[in-house]
Amino acid sequence: MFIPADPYPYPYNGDLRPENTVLLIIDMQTDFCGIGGYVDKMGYDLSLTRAPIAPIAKVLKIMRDKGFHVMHTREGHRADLSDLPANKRWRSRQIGAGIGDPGPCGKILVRGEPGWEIIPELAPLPEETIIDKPGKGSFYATDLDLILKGKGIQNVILTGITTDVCVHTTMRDANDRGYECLLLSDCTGATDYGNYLAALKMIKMQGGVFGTVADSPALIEAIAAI
Ligand code: C5J
Repeated sequence: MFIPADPYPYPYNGDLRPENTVLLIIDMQTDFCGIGGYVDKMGYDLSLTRAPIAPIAKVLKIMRDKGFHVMHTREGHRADLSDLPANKRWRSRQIGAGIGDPGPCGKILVRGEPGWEIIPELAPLPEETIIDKPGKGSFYATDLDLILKGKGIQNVILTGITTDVCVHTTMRDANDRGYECLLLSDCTGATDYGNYLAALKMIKMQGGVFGTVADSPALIEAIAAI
């Protein structure tokens, strides 16, 4: 089975099955798309990072119903901030949203705080894997690769925020590791619309240097037959 995508139909080998494919939902946390969270405190337009919520919810329901793997990630740091690089803290304080500092949603990007939670609309089910990561990429300092390999997953369908930061870092790393990647364009958003468009364009260079791009209606139509 193939999903129509740009620049090539997904996956490259046509081997798309619930058993070998994961829907990866990246960082759909209040800190990135909720009022009073990290992105809001930095002054960015929340409508851009909230735009993917409804399309992701639709894809999530269908992929759960069809028996695909579903995994979620959360960016956040330990309460003692021992895994927060000093330059990341400095940079975030410069822009008025110091990671680890108190805010309207608790300590910014700290594990266990209200702002760090995944938004209720996309809440994980108890049996779904959650990857807690201290950085942008979902593989760095996590067991994601071990888990994907253990489950025999070859295809990674990426959604979430932000397109140009955590989603792109994860997609690039997954591609280097040999996973076949698809980004759903309406299921992701960035803090800047130009960066969103550029991030999509980068994926499509060199015949799909990091994978390929489709929208959620294309995916939903293709997997309806499963
Ligand atoms: C950022 C993310 N932007 N989830 N994190 O710091 O993209």
